[in-house]
Amino acid sequence: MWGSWVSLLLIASLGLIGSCSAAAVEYDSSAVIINGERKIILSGSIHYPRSTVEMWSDLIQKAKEGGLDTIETYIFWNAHEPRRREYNFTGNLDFVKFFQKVQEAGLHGILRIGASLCGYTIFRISNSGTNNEIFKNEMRTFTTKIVNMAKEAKLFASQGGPIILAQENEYGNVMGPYGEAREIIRSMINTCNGFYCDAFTPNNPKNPKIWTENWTGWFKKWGQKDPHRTAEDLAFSVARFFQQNGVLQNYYMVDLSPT
Ligand SMILES: *[C@@H]1O[C@H](CO)[C@@H](O)[C@H](O)[C@H]1NC(C)=O
Ligand SMILES: *[C@H]1O[C@H](CO)[C@@H](O)[C@H](O)[C@H]1NC(C)=O
Repeated sequence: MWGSWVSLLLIASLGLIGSCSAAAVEYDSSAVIINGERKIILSGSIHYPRSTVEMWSDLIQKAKEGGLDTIETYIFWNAHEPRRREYNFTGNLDFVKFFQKVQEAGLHGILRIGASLCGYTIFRISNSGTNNEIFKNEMRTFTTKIVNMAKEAKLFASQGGPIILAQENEYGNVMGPYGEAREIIRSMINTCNGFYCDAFTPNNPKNPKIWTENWTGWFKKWGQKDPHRTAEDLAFSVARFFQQNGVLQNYYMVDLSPT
């Protein structure tokens, strides 16, 4: 877990002609291009179910004041579907409202839908793991539902919404569901998660170099060393990433505790 691994990123793209607020999201090897403007992206993760709805605006605002231009979150499958096909999107599970608040703050959003939340929780259907048709079918159903909800709420940049990128987290086996949204989600890019990603290169030289999880720390294992990371080391790694042609980096997580 201390190394880095690759996950897939989808560019929520393809401007819908006619909608004046819609943003066209493109990319090349050295920038994400939003409405023709070449950008490097400074993003940070805020997980909506880990706080109350009342806290969201303030957390997002603090991230913005800290210099971020993008907020990234997973979709918490196990919270949204506590029992098979019984869904909950109310209260602090209202991810649509969360992204709307991101947009109100003038920030971009990155949506990550996936079975795995980086070792915290995984949706369990059976004891047979994830590489089977039962699991994949449930995953496909859920992912399709989320993509459709995001589309209906016009959350994608191509629809005038905040989401510039959508990502499938850590599993390569659910690209099918995105088929539903092919007209808005166009391309796949592999990305890096880790403590250092300056040496990472995308699988296609035309793709931007993206660091989706810049680990600001890690969980502590019983009896083991405190995996504390200094701010200086983090800042250095970010600078080095951008120096080595990095285009997008995301702090995982962004620390918004009161100072
Ligand atoms: C749905 O989620 C909200 C927010 O976490 C929670 O307060 C509520 O009790 C849940 N509803 C059901 C029916 O479990
Ligand atoms: C992630 O952050 C660390 C410091 O927190 C920094 O050293 C590292 O370069 C960053 N990685 C990327 C890819 O931005």
